Amino acid sequence: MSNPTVLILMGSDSDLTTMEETARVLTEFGVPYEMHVSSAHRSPAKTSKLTREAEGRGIQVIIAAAGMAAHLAGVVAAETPLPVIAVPMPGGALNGVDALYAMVQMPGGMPVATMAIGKAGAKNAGLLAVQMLSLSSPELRAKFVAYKTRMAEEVEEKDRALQAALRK
Ligand code: RP5
Repeated sequence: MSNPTVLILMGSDSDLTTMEETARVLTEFGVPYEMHVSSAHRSPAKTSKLTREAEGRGIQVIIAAAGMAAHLAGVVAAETPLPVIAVPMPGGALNGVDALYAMVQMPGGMPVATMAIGKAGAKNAGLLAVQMLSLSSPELRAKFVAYKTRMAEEVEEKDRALQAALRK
C-alpha cells in the first residue's frame, strides 16, 4: 500500500490468520498499512531496521503481534517514539496467556498498549490505531463515530429480536 500510516509486525506467519482481523479493520476504515513477519528473537536485526525506519517513512502507529515469550512489542517500543499496540497470540502450551503477561507487564517508562488475546485483540488493535489516527483526522473520527452508532443499532436489533422471540 502507498504511504502506510500503520505498521503491523508479527513474530511468525502462523500469526497471520489472527492478524488478518487487524488488516480487515484498517481496510474498512481506509487506513493504509504495511504488514511484515519479523521476530524479536529469530530476526532481531530486521525488526530493529523496520522499527527505526518507520517514523521517517510516515508510520504513526506500530502494531506488534507475537506469541509465547512475546518480546516483540517491547523491543519495538524500545527503539521508537511511536505508540506501540501489542496483540498476544494464542497457541503454545499456555494458549496466549504467556504472551499476554509478557506484553502487559512492561516496566515503567516503556508503555505498550496491550490488547486481548487472539482475534478480539487483533480487531481492537486496528480500532485503537484508527482512534489514535482520528486525533488528527476529522474524517476518520467521523467514520469511527458512525461505526460506534452502527454497533449500538445492531445491539438494538438483536434485543428487539430477543424480545419478539420471548413474547411467542
Ligand atoms: C512467536 O512464536 C510467534 O509470534 C508465534 O506466535 C509463535 C510461534 O511461532 P512459529 O513456531 O509458529 O513460527 O515468536
